[in-house]
Amino acid sequence: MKIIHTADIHLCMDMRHSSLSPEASEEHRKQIWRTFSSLIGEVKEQEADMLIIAGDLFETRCARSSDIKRAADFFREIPDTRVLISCGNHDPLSRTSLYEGIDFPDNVTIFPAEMSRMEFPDLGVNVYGFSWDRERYDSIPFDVPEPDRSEKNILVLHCDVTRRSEYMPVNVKMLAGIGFDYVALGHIHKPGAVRENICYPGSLEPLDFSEDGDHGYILVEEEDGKFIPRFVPFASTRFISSEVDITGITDHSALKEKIRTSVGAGPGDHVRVKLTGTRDPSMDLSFLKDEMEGDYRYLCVVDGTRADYDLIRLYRDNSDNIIGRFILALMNDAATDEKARTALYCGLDALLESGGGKK
Ligand SMILES: [Mn+2]
Repeated sequence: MKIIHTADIHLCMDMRHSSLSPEASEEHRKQIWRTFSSLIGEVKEQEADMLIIAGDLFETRCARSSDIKRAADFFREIPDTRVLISCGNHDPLSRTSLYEGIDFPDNVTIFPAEMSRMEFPDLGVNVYGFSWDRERYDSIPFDVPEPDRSEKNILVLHCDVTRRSEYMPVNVKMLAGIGFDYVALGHIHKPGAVRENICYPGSLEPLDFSEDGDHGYILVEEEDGKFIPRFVPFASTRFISSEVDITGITDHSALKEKIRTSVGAGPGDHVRVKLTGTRDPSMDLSFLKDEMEGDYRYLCVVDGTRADYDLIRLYRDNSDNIIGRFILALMNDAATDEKARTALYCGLDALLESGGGKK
């Protein structure tokens, strides 16, 4: 028996608060659909008996019913695979839910908004699951069922086992004690096994810079009567944030090389670089975006550097104006205190930028 376990795909994701540019957001939204389509291809290739989607397949608030139909048609392409969908906080099942009006093929089961058991005697497995019908649960709204030991048992649940939260906090010890053969979780977007057989697959594609690392799905295979989960990287991209200290670099090529090595990203990745340290005041960093943009799928450069001012010379040239007095007021403290040093350099950036004084 082979199961593909995924969750948190977030089709039709709301990109209004995305940290990407509007064009990159739109592109990523399309990419999530493409990766979903590839996952259907993967189900075919792996000849998976079951595809489990543990919540947040959609962000229904931004989806149209034609989007739900599009997903239903993808499931029609894998008639031999049982597709089990539990709804999460981003696609809750309610009377007005978009899921209601769509004709799903026979191989698809959407769990109702109460803990339910689906039996698959030909596979020798029972699957227990629950769909959210609202956006918050302060506590778990049902008793976790005692599994029927004559078959294998799987639990599908969109919940938070990592902390006390408004998103259905669940005690993992309690969950582990019940004795399911596998617990397919959703909600936490970082993939990880909380116990050997209790896993979060994470989001299929990372959604933004808070979701670093590899993303993919979990392949669960039965070996000697045990379910063995294995994480399979599948996302088309990674989101990589990096801080690069450029102190001491005075050459453009050396700067690009330092960024490339520090970031360690590939051409398909989304990259955000924050430059720190002091920079040679003669160096203009705006060239970086133009010259390096093509190296990655998306690049954002944040300049957090300060110019490496020659304070003595600057004071001498400006002793008769506000810049000289500003340097005099902060210079002693700046030698020992990081905050005073930051204030001095930021203040100088502003004063010199506004056109006063001699650089
Ligand atoms: Mn989610």
